[in-house]
Amino acid sequence: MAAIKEAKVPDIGNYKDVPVIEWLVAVGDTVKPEQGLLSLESDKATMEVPAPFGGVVRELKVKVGDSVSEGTVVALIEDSAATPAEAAAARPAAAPEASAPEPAKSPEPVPAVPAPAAAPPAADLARATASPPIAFDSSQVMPQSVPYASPGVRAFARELGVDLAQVSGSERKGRIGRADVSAFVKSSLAAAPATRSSASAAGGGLNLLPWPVIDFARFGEIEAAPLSRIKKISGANLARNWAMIPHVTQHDLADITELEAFRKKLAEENKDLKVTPLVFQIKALVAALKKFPQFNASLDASGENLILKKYFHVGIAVDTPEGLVVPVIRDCDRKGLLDLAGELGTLSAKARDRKLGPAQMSGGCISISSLGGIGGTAFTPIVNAPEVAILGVSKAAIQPVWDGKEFKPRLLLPLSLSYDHRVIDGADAARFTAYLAQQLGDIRRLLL
Ligand code: CAO
Repeated sequence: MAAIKEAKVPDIGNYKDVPVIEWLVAVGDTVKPEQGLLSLESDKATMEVPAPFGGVVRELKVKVGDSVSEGTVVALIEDSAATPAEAAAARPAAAPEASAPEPAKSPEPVPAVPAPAAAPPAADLARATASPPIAFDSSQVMPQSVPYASPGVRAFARELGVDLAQVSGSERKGRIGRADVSAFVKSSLAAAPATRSSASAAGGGLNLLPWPVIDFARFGEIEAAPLSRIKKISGANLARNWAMIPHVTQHDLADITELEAFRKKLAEENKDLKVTPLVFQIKALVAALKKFPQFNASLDASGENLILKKYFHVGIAVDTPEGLVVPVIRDCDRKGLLDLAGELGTLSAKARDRKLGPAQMSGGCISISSLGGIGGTAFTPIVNAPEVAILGVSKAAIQPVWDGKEFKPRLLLPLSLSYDHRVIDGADAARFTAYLAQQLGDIRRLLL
């Protein structure tokens, strides 16, 4: 027997009143457990509230523009997998007024709970109980405080490039209105000349020129294509990271001739998996993080302390039609090459189907951006803050290597390690990258 149950906003940390920007389902839709129901958007990130169980959406309890917090009921879903007992228990909770008897007006007896239908199959029960609410890792996806403003005002601020965290709200409970954004822009413009001249005199500030406004149609035929949501969000993050982190990229080459022979053999023996060079790079990276703990670290919000991590979660940049996303493989130190290959396959498929939840994209210690399947000899990846380094990998190619007597054809893998120079010195980056190359070059070490 189906039961109507409440779908609530899961744990999003201490954040409250996060605006709903989009419903992803409609009344009557059938949803699967973990499927996104609606999107919430703070000023820096978008996240989806997942369905805590599967069923048919019966009612939407909030609308676009409403603000929600942990525990807010967002929808009523008819859970077809619920047990008869759950169905009976859930009914009055879902609609107390409708089912409560009103003796004065209605002499009829309270409708009896319908006789339970045949017990659902054990597999269904297992599925129903094995779909716990999905925990948001809000510390990773939400800013420290969420400015209070409607989606319209957020869009307005975005258009003008205004960081809402810097605007004070004059409306009720400090809510930021359109007028507050306009006033902020006016005061910034008024202050700009003075700030610019004093900043340039002092050598501080970015002193950026305004973005060029050009009517491209004057030069030929054009078409405007809006950026995807992922591109807008990742673009804002990349721009901040590029501007705020002093980047340096250390390039090196790893001789993977033996590794590649072994990988091919492993791939041949495990045709159900895709065993690419990437899983070996993950293992080598873990070994290097263990030897150089300052790379497995983040600056705290004050910028004065380094948080050293004792876990080894590696983010992998995945190219999707909507843009770049970085799912995280957790506990890579405890996983074998084949486990990593399986997980990488699952996560990249999810990324391309837009099925990744915030929890699967948070908590990374370091990232890998592999363009090796495409080409190139080197590039400068952008550090994925608050991580302090990112490994870029280009296409391996056979090159002549001098062994002291003659040139030998060897398969060399280009490594490009970008790092945050505030945290990591150049010498350490060179040591880290050389160690990484050494690990990849000697497969026996990698398997230790
Ligand atoms: N050198 C030579 N060949 C390589 C290689 C390398 N460094 N890395 C992978 N390959 C080979 C693989 O072995 C595979 O060969 P087969 O088809 O013969 O099996 C082929 O290239 C394709 O690999 P892949 O890209 O499908 O798989 P992967 O595990 O290497 O990478 C993933 C998976 C998800 C990281 C990748 O598909 C992807 O999305 N890469 C793009 C990352 C990106 O966009 N970064 C952004 C940079 S900054 O914006």
